[in-house]
Amino acid sequence: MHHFHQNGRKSGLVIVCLMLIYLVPVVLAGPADRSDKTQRTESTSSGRAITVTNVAELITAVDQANSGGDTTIFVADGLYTLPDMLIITGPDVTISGASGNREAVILEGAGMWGAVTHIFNVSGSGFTVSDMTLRQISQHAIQLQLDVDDVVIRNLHILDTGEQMVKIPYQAGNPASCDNGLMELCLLEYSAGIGPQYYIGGIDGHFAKNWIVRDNVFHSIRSPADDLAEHAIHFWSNSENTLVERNLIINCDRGIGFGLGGQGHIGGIIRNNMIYHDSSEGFADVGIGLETTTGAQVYNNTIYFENSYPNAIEYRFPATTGIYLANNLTNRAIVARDGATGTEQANLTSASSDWFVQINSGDLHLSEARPEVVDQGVSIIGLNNDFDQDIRPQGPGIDLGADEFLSPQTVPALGPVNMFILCAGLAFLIQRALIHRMNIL
Ligand SMILES: [Ca+2]
Ligand SMILES: [Ca+2]
Ligand SMILES: [Ca+2]
Repeated sequence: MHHFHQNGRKSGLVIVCLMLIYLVPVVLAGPADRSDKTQRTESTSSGRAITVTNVAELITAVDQANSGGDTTIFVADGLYTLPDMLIITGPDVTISGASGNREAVILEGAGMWGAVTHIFNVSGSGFTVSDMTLRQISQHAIQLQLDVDDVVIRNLHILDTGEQMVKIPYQAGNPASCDNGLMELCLLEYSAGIGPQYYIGGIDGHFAKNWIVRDNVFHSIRSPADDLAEHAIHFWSNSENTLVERNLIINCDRGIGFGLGGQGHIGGIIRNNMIYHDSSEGFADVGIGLETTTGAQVYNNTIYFENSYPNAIEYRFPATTGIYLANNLTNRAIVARDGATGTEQANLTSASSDWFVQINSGDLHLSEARPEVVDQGVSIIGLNNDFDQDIRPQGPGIDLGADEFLSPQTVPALGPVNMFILCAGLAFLIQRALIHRMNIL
């Protein structure tokens, strides 16, 4: 009996180990969930930290942080209606929602036509803001001043601003740029489904260098009258080397822009973004627009319009040169206008709505392995993942558009062998439990 027991234990352990070997990779390889990317900002080990619970404490904490900088302010859950903007002058100031739940910490002004113009007006480099909602102000939720570097904007919900939601400025003739910023995991939108006026936008960056804008959602940045809204994501006025990836842009007048008119952009990458616009016309315009832009790469974006605007991607003007456009999947044209030059490779502009999971919610994942799309792309240096951060390529080649399709063979599933091991392992555990119970009895 004892001898048999030992053998049973050994074989049971082997079975449990096999279960782990088989099942752990199954769990790890599961499709990435965008909601899982939301994470609370870690507090800095150095510097001061303070938690505030009301407006007066917040204002005092900002004043103290500005004196010497290097301070983290945790904002407790609640509604903070500000009497005026918060001015950040110290270096390395961090302001974060304490709970990590961006909907539970709300900083607001007095409405889109009210007297409070900003939530944060920032002249200190190294500013980080995360895990909160910013709303109801008449200009910008976040305004950087000149030469503010190393800013991080993470997991915010920004809505209902009178002008562009995030503003990076420039001054003609001033050589100082705002460098190395990051905006990620944010939701920027108008709760009414349309903006208050046309002079609005998502993130509006002038003379910004090496910014990354990734994994954000932009919704309903649309103009109600007079002229079209600015892009959901726009970098211009000699901005340089911007990386725009894995963003979802729904029902915005313009999606992503590098340059505008003569105020151009240098280099940069726009990849793995999904851009959708419904059938409402309004001031609906281009999905991705490049103007006076040199050397930008635009690849593996999916763009689907139900309105009548004819062009998904435009690059314009003679000063626009060396553009590379590849592997984009659209239902509208990709067009060189007004003398722009570039190289187009493996783009497909005849996508059909039934190729996608659910277009009316902006879900432009592939609904099935379309032969026109799967493995039809070209390899591009630096292209290693997709909209979901799934590894590219799956199968023999890169798929067109923002989504690399996971075929049934590559989707982890419990095949017969795994199922046998799982059942055997469970049987062993039940046996162990019964033996344990008998020993007690
Ligand atoms: Ca700088
Ligand atoms: Ca593939
Ligand atoms: Ca995918």
